Amino acid sequence: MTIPPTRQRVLLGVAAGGLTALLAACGGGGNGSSAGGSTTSPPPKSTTSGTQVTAKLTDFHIALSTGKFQPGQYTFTAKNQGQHEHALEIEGPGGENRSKTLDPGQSTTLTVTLKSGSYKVYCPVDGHKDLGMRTTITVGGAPASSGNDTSQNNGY
Ligand SMILES: [Cu+2]
Repeated sequence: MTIPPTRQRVLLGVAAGGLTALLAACGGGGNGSSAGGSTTSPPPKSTTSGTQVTAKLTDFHIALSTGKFQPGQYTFTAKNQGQHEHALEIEGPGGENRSKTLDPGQSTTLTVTLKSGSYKVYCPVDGHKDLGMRTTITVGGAPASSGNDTSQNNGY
């Protein structure tokens, strides 16, 4: 015996009904968490704010990871890679910021808000500045391509 026509209709009905039920279940169940898909992962978390700059302190030299500075907040990471105690001091229009004194191998961070102008960056530990642990950074220096005319005329 083969399957009677009535049984075939029942199977079709069940299949269709099942599909409907499935769709309904999806629609209903998805309301809570997945509707809209607005759950995004949080942005990368950084423990420090501002532009990161590394200052390598050696005997007796300071090497900054960048020479270009624009006004804004910077976090300097001072690393003492020398054999003596060193520290990092940044002095300029925005004031004076000094890191703690680092033993060899230590590092620390120094967050500074730089303003336009010239800053002295040096090691304040005795005599190190004169031994070569000093450099100067210029914040917001005019790009070489744009002339000075517009800025000089401003306000005068
Ligand atoms: Cu030093």
